[in-house]
Formats: sequence, structure tokens, C-alpha cells
Amino acid sequence: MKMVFRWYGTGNDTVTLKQIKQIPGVEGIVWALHDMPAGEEWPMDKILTYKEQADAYGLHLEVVESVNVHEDIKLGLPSRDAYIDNYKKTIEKLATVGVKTICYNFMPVFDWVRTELFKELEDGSTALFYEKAKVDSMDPGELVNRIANELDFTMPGWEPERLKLLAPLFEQYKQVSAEDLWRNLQYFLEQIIPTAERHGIQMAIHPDDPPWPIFGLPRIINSRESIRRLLQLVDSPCNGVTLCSGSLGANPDNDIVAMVHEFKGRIPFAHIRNVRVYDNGDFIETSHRTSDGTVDIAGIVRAYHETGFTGYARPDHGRHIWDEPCRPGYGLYDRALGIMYLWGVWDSMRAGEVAKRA
Ligand code: CS2
Ligand code: MN
Repeated sequence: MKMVFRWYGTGNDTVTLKQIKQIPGVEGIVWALHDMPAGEEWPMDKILTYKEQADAYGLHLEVVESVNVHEDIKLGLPSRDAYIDNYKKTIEKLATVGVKTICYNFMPVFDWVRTELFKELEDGSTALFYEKAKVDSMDPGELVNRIANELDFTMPGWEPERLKLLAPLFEQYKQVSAEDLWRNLQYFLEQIIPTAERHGIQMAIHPDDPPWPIFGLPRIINSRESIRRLLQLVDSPCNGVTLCSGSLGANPDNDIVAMVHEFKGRIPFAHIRNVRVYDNGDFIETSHRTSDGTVDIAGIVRAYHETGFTGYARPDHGRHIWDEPCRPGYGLYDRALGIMYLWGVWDSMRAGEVAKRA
């Protein structure tokens, strides 16, 4: 398990590379050019800026999250080919600075969706919260405005230029069924996976968050069966999954331990975080500790150890604790605590093996 940490870049993150370097066992950053609109080819000079900065702290750049997929690709419009060409060129460029894994998602219109960014937990910390009844009854435009008002930063997937186009986009998606979305994903993968193979890059799709359709939009990567189907669309080790325990875990029917075993070799990137799921379908993000949420984080880490996982892992989101001013979900403190929990479980497995051999 190679531990990495998401970093949004200078001036766009409250956490510094110096701080990241001091978290035990973190060897690289998870990065992206967050100001690049989806569909555009990433410029080499900007890529190299990240390389210089990471090099200065001895951190690697092997994981990119995300290279966003243009909506025309998801919609299957004729204009998609030009955007797919740009995507391939970006893959080629990223390979030159040592990138090994690219995380992306195929969610129509929205990336992750929550109804509150700073919901208070019993201990006074705050975390991202999803109130099911609200999403089920709310107009998407209203939700977006509310969330945008709570934010000091631009969140990936919520970029202003994307949100301006909300109404026409919804109109276009009326014609797109879940099966259409699968076909459009297959078309995309058939185009880009050969490029990824040539450049030694593993593509890793992020599951839908939350793992069910919202606002009448189709969402297809949300369960064990759907990941199985995804991996067969193009049967290559370079067509993989970012197994996000928090996204999938919002549906308690998802057995993530079983997925770690079944999808062994096709998980280049693990997102490890916990959520507490309520009976009414609401969920809140919690600390990484198994007993704090609904997801068996210790069991998941054990499964990674048992399957000889050598991919990248990051703590994904954390709570906001100790009055840290930070991006929602992306503070230093709780994610660093999460990493130490993950290492604790991981190292105890190693110790167990040594004891067995003796
Ligand atoms: C995050 C996502 O919600 C999550 O679990 O990890 O925002 C993720 O960064 C994107 O969906 C990746 O494209
Ligand atoms: Mn995730």
C-alpha cells in the first residue's frame, strides 16, 4: 500500500507540502490542474510547476485526481471525439512526469453531492452530510446555490463555468438512459485505454457519490455488479477502479471487503474513509475508525493486506477538527489521524505474519 495525500495546489489549499511530508509514510501527492475546464488538453508548463514543487519535498506525482471527462463524452455527442483526443494527449503528457494512475469519474453533471458541508457531530467536530429527503425533494439549482454560498473555494466538479450550464445540461440528459451512459463509457474506454496501456498508466474510475441516481440523472458505477461490468467493458489491467469505501459505503448493501478480494489487480487506487449511514438514508462522514461509522475500515485494510495490495491509497475525506480552517473534507488533522489508523491496521497484519512464520 503506497500512501498518498490529496493536495489542491499553492493558493488553493490550506495544507502545505511541508506538512504533508511530515505525515508518516506519505510518499506522494494526489494532484490535478484544478483550473483546467473539462475537455481541454493540460498544458505542459503547468504540469511541470507541480513536478518542481513536489520534487522540492521528495514527494512523487504518480496519482492524478481527476482528469475530468467532458459532458459531451458522457452524453455521447459527435463533438466527443475532439475532447477524447485532448484526453489522450493529457494522458501522454502526464506519463512524461511519472504519473502511473489517473482517477476520473463518469457522473452526469455533478461530482459528489452533499446537503451540508459543516454538519456538527456529537463531539463538536463537523463533517460533510447528506440528507436524503432534501435531495429527493430539492431542485438541483437550489442545492447548488446553497452549497456555493457555503464555500470559500471552488470544489472540483462544482466549477462556476459548469454550474452556469445546469438547466440546458439537464435538458440534454433527458435523452440519456443508464444503458446509453454505459455505451458512452464503453466508447470512451475503448478510445483511451490503448493510450493508457502504451504509457504505463492505469485509469481508475471513481464510483458515484452517493451511489444511486439523483435528480433523475442516471448513475451507473455504484455496486459490485456495476464494477464487474465496468472492468469487462475493456478487459485490461489499465482499466481499473478507484475503490472508494466512503462513496460505496453510503449504501450498506455494498460489501466492500468482498470487492477488495474480487477486484484484486484492478484497483490501482484506494480511497479509504468511513461514513455513518442512518435508517432513513441520510449519511455523515466520520473518523476512519471502524466503530465510528457503518463501514468496516479495519476489515477493508485487512482485505487489502491479504490480497497483497501494492496500489496507492489515500484517506479521502476527513472531519473538520481542532478548529482547523480548511476546505470541506480536506483538512490536515483528521486525514492525518486517518492515515495513522490505516497504518496501524496494516502494520499489525505484518506483525501477525512475522509471528506466524516464527
Ligand atoms: C471524492 C470525489 O466523493 C469522493 O469520494 O473522492 O470527489 C472524487 O475526488 C472525484 O469523484 C474523482 O473524480
Ligand atoms: Mn472518494
